[in-house]
Amino acid sequence: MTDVEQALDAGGLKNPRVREYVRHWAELTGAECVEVVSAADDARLIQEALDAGEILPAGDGLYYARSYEKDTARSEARTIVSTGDPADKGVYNNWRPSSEMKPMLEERMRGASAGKTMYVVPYLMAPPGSPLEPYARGVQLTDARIVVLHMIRMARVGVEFVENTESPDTFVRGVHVTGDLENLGQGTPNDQRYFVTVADERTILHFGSSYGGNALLGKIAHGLRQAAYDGWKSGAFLAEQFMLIGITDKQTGKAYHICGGFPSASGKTNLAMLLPPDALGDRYHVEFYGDDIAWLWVDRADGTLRAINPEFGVFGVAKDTNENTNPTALQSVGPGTRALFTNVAYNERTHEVWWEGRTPQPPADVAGWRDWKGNLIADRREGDDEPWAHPNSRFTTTLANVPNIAAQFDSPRGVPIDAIIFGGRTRNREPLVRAIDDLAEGVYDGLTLGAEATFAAEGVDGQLRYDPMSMRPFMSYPEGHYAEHWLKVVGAAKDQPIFAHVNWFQRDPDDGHFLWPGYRDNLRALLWLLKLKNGEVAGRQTAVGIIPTEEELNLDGVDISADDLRTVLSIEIPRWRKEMEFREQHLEQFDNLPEEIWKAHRRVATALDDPGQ
Ligand code: OXD
Ligand code: MN
Repeated sequence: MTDVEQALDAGGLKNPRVREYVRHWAELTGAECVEVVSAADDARLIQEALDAGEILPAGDGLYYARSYEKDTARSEARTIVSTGDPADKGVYNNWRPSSEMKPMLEERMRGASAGKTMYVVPYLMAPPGSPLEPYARGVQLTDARIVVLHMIRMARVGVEFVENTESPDTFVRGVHVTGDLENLGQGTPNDQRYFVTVADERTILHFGSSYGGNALLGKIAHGLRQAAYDGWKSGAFLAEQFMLIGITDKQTGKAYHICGGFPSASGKTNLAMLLPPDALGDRYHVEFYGDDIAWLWVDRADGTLRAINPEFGVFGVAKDTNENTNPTALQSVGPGTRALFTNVAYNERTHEVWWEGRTPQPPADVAGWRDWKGNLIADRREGDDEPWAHPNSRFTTTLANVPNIAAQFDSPRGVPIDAIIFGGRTRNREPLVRAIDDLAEGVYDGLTLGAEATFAAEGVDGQLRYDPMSMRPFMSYPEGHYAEHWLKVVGAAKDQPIFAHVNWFQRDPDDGHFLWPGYRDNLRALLWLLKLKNGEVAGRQTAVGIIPTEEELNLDGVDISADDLRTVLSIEIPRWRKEMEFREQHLEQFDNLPEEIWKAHRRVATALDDPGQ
């Protein structure tokens, strides 16, 4: 018996197809040994990582790591979706033939784990027992212990998830090989990295990074790209980069669930972890289900549209997380949570961590503080105001650590969805909330979601960088089919969800102040939406949706001027007319866009041209 066989036996891994897969890649990558991992191994692996200096202590049961300095973010340019069918090429999925990509990845991975342990991480991207479980099983192989520590926090990890299943071959094969990070030419014409999802073979091959966004294959490559493709091919579900929350009205006892997509830097995690404003806390309770991924399907038994968060943890952006913006997130990484911080600033004497926006000013006493690259702050030259933490620095913690985690977060049945919202950061045009009570118009709104270009290179003034349903980096099949699949899946639900577009970021054109207080007060827009759905308010119909009247919005305890309120509850017709031209160009890129979507577009355009608007 070989060492690999012994290791698989020792790890209790019996599934013959998983064993065959591990054997194949252990040989190809040249790993020195193999180790099967379960969540119960966390304490030992943490200790090993501490002993090896891969992580540092960051307080009671908290840990800190730095990634290689050229390996700190997802690389969209190096991320590819491959299949054997050229018809799978879309606008955003960077499609390349699998016959080209697979040999290329095998070549790069060959022998690249020599001298390292190959960890075998069987996982499940769903609450156990979920009807979507067959799509949720995976086995990640990785040669980086830090990746294992993240996987244990972000997914349910254990051999039990791939044993005794109805079909031993139904698991996603995720191979992660770090490579020689210092010699991969990141960002140069000679970039060696490739992050490939071979979607029609349910195989993920990622080479050249150990940063979470590229290396946690369960989360991003499987949970979004692979799952979206599987959901389309099977016709069974949608996989979206959506947050998921519950709102309970304690007075009526009714519980509602809302999911939705937001392009990056549009406040998705803060919204997902929202607490009610003080004035509404007695009446409403907000529960957290997830901040990043939702899988949606229609329950065959009762026809309800339901959703789960397939993840087990939160991989949140640290920047600007503080007591005001997101107290819930701070508690979720408090003492004893076993949270991991990556690329924030670290004090080697006190073991504290800090990031930009954690407090208004960095710690005054710089003794012991090192920036995310490991350089001493005390050694900085006068005037060096480089951020202490990387802007994409992260915290990783399990869902159960979030103080307002939903009691039902682990329920295999998921939760019924009442509303689907989209929201991008825009300084004008988009009102606080506009509701859409038509499926095709809701999908159309999702497809035309965008956030404002933040610097010149990204777009023209006022024009959005479109990010359909916030899935632009995760699209795995053509957009026209994606729209069609949405209409089909959601259209099959007995009760249709209401859609809405929200925007917390309108600014005064003169002095730039935010017109809406944001954060906890955002709940008010969601409460109005639910009332609208229940027929308790009627709103005001506009060309782009239904907007609350000032009286309908619960504003108890809100500090907002009458002028600002009027602005956030109105739409600017000339801007919208201009926007329709950009939308048309955006949609024209997509082949096979369903006629219903074009009709929705034309309906909005015609309504905007109505002189009565
Ligand atoms: C992302 C993430 O990059 O969730 O979107 O980490
Ligand atoms: Mn995300």
